[in-house]
Order: sequence, then C-alpha cells, then structure tokens
Amino acid sequence: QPIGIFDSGVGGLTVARELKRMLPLENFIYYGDTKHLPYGDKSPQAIVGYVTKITDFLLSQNCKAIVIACNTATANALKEVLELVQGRVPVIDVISPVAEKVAFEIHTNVGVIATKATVCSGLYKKSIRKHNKFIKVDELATPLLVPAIEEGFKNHPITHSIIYNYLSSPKLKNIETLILGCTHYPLLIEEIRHFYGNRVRVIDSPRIVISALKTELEQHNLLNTETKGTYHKFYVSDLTRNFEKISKKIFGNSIPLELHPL
Ligand code: DGN
Repeated sequence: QPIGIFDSGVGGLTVARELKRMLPLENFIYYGDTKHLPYGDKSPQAIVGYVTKITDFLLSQNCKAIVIACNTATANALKEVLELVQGRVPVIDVISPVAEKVAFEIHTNVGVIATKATVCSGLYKKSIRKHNKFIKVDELATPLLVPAIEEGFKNHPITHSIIYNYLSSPKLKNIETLILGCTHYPLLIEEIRHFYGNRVRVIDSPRIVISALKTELEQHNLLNTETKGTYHKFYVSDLTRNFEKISKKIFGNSIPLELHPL
C-alpha cells in the first residue's frame, strides 16, 4: 500500500524527496494541486474544498497514511482532513512535528516564514507555545517566495533580492532559529542559510516530518518490508511546465506525471 502525500504544487516534493531518502522501501502517491496553486492567498473555505477532495482521492487509492505536505493546507484544513479520515489511516501534517521538536529541543527565539494563509492562522505560534510558553515566536508572511520557486528562479537575482528584503524585516531581528513554514522553501535553503551565515539555525522541516511519519508507521505496524517493486506516482490537477521541470529535477527524468483533475 502506498503513502499519500500532497501539496498545492512542487513544495511537497521536498517532503516526498525526504520520504524516498529516509524510507526507500515505501511506495507513494504524490498529488500536486497545480490548478489551484498558490493556496497561500486563498480563503480557508476554498482551501478546505481542495484539500478534502485530494484526501478523498488518496483514500480511494488505498493509501495507508496521508502526509499533508503543505503548511497552508495544514493551517487551514487539518481539522477537516481528520474528520474525513476518521482515524482509518494515520495523518501526518507538516506543522505539529516541527512545532513539537522546536518547543522541546530548541529554547531560542524562533522565526517562522510562511504564506499569508499560514501566518494568518497563527498555528505555528499556538502549536509551539502549547508545549513551551517561554519561546518567543515571530511569524512573517513571505508570499513572493512561492511564485519565485514555481518559476524555477533558484540562484536568481530576483529571488536573492526577495530573500534579502524579507529576512531583513525588523520582525525577524532577534531570532536565533528559523522555521521554513512552507514546504516550497527548502528548495531555497542554501540561499536562506547563506543570508544568515551561522547566526541563525535554519530548521530542516522535511526530515522532522518524515521521522514523525516513520514513528507513526512503526506504531501501526505499517512499515513496508517488501524490497521489490517500489513505485512512486505523481498526479497533478493541471499539467504545467513548471511542475514537470521541477519534479524532474528532483526525482529524475523518468518520473511519470499523470493529469487527474478533481
Ligand atoms: N507549499 C505550501 C505550504 O507549505 O504552505 C503552499 C504553497 C502555496 O500554495 N502558496
């Protein structure tokens, strides 16, 4: 049985890449909702609508676990996904495991950069402070990063200038740790680390999320031990050049992309 994993676009591929690296025997089905991208500027109601349809689709594909590889979807629709799934399979989101790790292991001022919809939800702050109320959490919406990434503008002057402008914000002045609160952003992790030098620790969220997934699978006895015929399937709601380009860069030229609008 595969693991179902989804995002609005290419962002969740950073989590899928880590899934492939850390759990190489697992099959997975990735869904990128390229037709409705970006989620960051949509209303919570619209996001709930997209995300519940994707979850339904992944359940219909017999997925044994669901990874919501999108912070915006987590922040706005986690409750609805859990209601829909009704405990039939484990659901792993990208905010709770990271918030927990930061709250218990990192006792410093924390900054979060994310989409507008994630920042508006305040979920990172709430989740971190639920575990440790002494941590100061500053959140900043950085909406231009997703389009820059979707355009493939890595190592590009435009992206450098967006990063410089956002990270110089007075809001993030006193942080010692930075959470990349959008699954697209690890695609720019080198540039972001370069901006800070070693002043600020930039958290590797995909690794934390997949560790949480591994623990869940172990607890439910769902880890795959079959070594033959691992498959990875990629569905998109719109077959865009950008998705094709970036997914091939991450997973290699031979990955099959299937159009499956919901
Ligand atoms: N990758 C998504 C996230 O983690 O929030 C959102 C990207 C988007 O659709 N704006």
